[in-house]
Amino acid sequence: MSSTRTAASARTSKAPKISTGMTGAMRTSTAPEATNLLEYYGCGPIQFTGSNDALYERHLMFDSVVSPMATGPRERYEAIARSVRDILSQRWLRTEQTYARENPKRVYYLSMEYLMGRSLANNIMNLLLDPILERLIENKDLDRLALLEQEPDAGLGNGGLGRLAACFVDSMATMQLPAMGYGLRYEYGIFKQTIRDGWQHEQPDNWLRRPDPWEVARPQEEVEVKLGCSFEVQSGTLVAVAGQPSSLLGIPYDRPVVGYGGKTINTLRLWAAAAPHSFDFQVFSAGDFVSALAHRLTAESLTRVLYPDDSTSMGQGLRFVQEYFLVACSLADLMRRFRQTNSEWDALPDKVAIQLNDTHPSLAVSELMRILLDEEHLPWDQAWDLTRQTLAYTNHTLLPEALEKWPLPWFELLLPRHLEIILEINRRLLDEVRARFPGDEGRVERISLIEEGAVRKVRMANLAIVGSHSTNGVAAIHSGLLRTVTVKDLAEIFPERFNNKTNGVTPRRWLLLANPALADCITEAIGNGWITDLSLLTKLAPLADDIGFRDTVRKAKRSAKMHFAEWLKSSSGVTVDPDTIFDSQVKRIHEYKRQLLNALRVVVLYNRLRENPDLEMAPRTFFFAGKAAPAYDLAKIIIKFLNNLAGTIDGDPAVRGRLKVVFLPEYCVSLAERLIPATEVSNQISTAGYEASGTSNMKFMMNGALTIGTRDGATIEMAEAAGEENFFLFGLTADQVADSSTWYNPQWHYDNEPETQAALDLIVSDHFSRHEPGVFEPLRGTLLTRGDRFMHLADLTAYLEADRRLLDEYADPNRWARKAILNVASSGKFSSDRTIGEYATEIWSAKPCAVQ
Ligand code: 26Q
Repeated sequence: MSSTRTAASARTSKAPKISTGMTGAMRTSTAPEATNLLEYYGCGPIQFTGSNDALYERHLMFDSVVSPMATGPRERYEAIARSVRDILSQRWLRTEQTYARENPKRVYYLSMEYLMGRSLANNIMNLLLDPILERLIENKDLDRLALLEQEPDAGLGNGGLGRLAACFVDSMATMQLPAMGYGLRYEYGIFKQTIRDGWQHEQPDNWLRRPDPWEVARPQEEVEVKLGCSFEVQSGTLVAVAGQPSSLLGIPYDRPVVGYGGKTINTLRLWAAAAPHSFDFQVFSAGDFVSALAHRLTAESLTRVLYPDDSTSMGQGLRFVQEYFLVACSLADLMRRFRQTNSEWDALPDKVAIQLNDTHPSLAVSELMRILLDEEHLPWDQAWDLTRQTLAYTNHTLLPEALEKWPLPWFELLLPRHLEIILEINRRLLDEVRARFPGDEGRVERISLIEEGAVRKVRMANLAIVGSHSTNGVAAIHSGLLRTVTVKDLAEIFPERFNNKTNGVTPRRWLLLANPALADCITEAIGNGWITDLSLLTKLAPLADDIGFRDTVRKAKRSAKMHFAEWLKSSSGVTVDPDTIFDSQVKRIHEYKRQLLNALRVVVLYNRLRENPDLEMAPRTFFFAGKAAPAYDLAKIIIKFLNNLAGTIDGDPAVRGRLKVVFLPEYCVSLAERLIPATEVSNQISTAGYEASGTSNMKFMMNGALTIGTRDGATIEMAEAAGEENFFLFGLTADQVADSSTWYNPQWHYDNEPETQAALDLIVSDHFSRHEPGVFEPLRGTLLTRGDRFMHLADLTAYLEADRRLLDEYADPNRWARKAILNVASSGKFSSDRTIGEYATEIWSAKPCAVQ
């Protein structure tokens, strides 16, 4: 067990100044003196460490009923996690009491996904408890790594959107905003990925198999959700029974969200579905006990599993019910809270802001209308005004096939009252459009909340835009395209609603926790204010010319590479050489993200080495990681190709030691925390105009990697911040991509670029698939015969050219370190504290509410 964190933890004893990245009145105060920490958390009388590590031992004894001698790492993990929870409990309660007393405007973040990862180390860091944990580990001779590894990742999300929600709740707590996250308590998170013969296989992620020390069930705060139909299991599938209204219960499970410094502890409230108490008697004759129980299981299956991000799952009725369930539970809960402290409905927008994370919770528009109209008996105009002023919507995609549309018949069956409300909203909207643009029926058709066709559908993005006061994209280019292309007609009617909020990531998890070596050298250079005000990193810029500092930063990278290599070896047996360039692309596998373009780059480099064994080229390791949606066949073939590429290169003595490809299975938050600090080259190579923002790009930048990438998403703003001379940008712009259909011909590249041709020929020749001839034929299909929608071949040459520039730069360690430092120094903008500060002032009008 290493003590790499001793230095990192030592700095927490200095009682850091907590600032929030906000200006003026929104800035917050100083963290408690570390020496008084336990007293501060209300745990003065409880002995946590010292001669009798009482708290820890009591949990071992009374929760697990094992003698300390007989415990395994899991019991020890649980006992420490429970001890940490004990310490934060009073502060957690005090936070909610403060909000109830002060009655500030509350922020509610509604999201179908929260990709939280592990909590133990993160909570200890945020509570400034590292020194205390270190002492406990020493006293009890515990294995820190083995202990932390006991905790499963909370993988309640697919990727960027879910991780963004997790970073946002972290920032909201750190900035002392009276905020709460609402989501679903999936019993199974994102599937586990294994690789067999190069192919992805999915296993269920049963993350709650063991009791989760972080969650607190609150059955006394259950809510009832009414549905327009019932459900039955008929020969193994769930079917809706029309005309038979039913109801479900939502049981809240709360998780603490610890702000840095431990002052504010907000709540992430996840809903689990259950059958109503009266259920058995309502529907079943007294004797049919077994089928009553079976139906109870049906109700509980609603929150069983997270849907993988996948355009085919758009047709899944269960997902539709899940979305409504999240909305109905969360609105019932927050309206109950509103009523407890407020008497006037007109105060709703002054006391409540609800942010919709994509269209997934956009049924909130019709649900809030339903509550205000039917339960509170407000007139339409007042209800509509309040609804719009309370809700705000964030869009995360421009891909037309990813925009949610739900069939009208599903509304008729499940939510008939919602359908009435939506049709009335639409009638009023279209009247307004016709009045403003007489005779423009094309516009009316495009704006309508209803898409006409064989099956009429509700366009959820249109509903979210019309029913809220704010629509934002997640990077400047994305917000621009959203306004001028994707929903142009709506933006013309409601221009004042559209705005941009460039994404960010939390520097606590992604720098302080993940990269102690770099975090320490930053703190030594500029103090620790950066932890809560990342803009302070600009102070590092002058140090880019300091030889000593360059050396320190280089050593920190080296240390992260060594750690990663050691971990990889011990956990999977795979050997990588820290003397090679670590080059990574880690994200969901999708054609628009162009892992295939990266693979083509590797094949070209491989061909160069095979043709010219004396070629001078810095040795490199290419890391890939990411999951493919289970029904996305081409994405699965891409994974297969990456694995076969790795295998073939490994088995080719001609390139051994010079080129290595590693596909890391089971990409997750914990793996990202290990790989990102060790990476030197970050690949952000989506087809321009398709990646809304990207957020791993920001994590790599903060951790001192240089980016090779296209002008897409937030990468554009990162290059702006760091200076293009410190980036390796290449490829077509979004404008060029947009009008490419008139001129793009992938075959031209094949015919005229020898390296492109040789790479494709090698793939098609089964060089990488000797035992499975033809498996990669679909790759040729997508790149050549079917038009190469994502323009891989158009950008390959430019990519290789940027790669050459990058290698030139790497050849001079001093120039490379200088650029790396300048990148870290310019990454301050990409803290989620900055993003949340903008949401708070520009969308929510929410202010911090300090907990005393
Ligand atoms: C929809 C319907 C049915 C089942 C699943 C879904 C579904 C689930 C997840 C659709 C989309 C998602 C996730 C989208 C996502 O992660 N988008 C990413 O959001 C990031 C945060 O803003 C951006 O940085 C990325 O650019 C964007 O791709």
